[in-house]
Amino acid sequence: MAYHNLLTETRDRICFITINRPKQLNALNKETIEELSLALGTAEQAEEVRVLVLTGNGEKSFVAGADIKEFANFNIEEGTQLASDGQRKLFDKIEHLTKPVIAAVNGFALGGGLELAMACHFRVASENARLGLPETGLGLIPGYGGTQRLAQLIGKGRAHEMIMTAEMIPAARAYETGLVNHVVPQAELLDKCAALAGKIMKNSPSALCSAIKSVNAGFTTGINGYKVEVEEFGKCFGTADFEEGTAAFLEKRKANF
Ligand code: CO8
Repeated sequence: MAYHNLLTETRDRICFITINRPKQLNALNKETIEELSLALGTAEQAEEVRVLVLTGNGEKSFVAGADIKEFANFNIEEGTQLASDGQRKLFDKIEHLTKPVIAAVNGFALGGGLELAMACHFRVASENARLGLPETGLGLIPGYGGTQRLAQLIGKGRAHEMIMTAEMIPAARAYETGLVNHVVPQAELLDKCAALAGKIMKNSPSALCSAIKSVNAGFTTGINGYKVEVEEFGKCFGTADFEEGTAAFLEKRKANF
């Protein structure tokens, strides 16, 4: 399928989704959010896809935020609707996707852009990346889950500081705080993500799905993560992947998932 604002390509069972508005530093307008939601759903359903990598086109920016030009004249209701639609259609969808999603942060990840990266299961940054939540400087707060996910990832005090100062941090500092898992030269970013995807793909897709559900459960109010873990653990025993994984171990061969 052809998109206006995205490029998609599946190589070696990895679906690369590239946000493609480089002149606007890949800012997230409504159409891009709709298309991302669609592309993620398509990749989730596609049997040949095992891992997704989300990135931005160009050498400068992953995503420089929600499209400020689009919401500059919004009122309270429109602002509320924008945040709630976006969270439901895209940000929550990524977090709960049944396949692993890696953010390849290739430059600016600001506001809604950092929120997008944080909704992914983990993040790899290029050395030139700069990350921040500048919303308070615009008279806003992060509205795509940033107040919650940043605090989960780097702790409440650090999240408060980043949100209150509205400053960008360099990739090296993002690594120190645990906001990104790896920092690599820009030219190596997608290869690094592909290598990580390769390691992930050696493992059982159904177990990966259960692991995503269980980890997320611990961060969902009103849900007991330990209980979900027990349920998901039990379910694994009914899967073909469990049969294959244990048989392979006993037969001293590599599992073929
Ligand atoms: N929205 C719209 N357009 C943008 C955005 C954006 N977030 N960021 C950059 N652009 C556009 C610029 O307007 C410019 O377009 P044009 O050439 O048509 O004027 C083009 O991209 C290039 O940008 P610059 O010329 O500014 O490039 P610089 O290298 O000088 O600066 C910066 C790069 C520092 C990244 C700068 O562009 C910047 O500060 N951008 C805005 C960053 C920002 O504030 N992001 C947060 C936005 S608010 C947000 O994300 C809210 C999320 C929660 C929303 C919940 C519901 C709405």
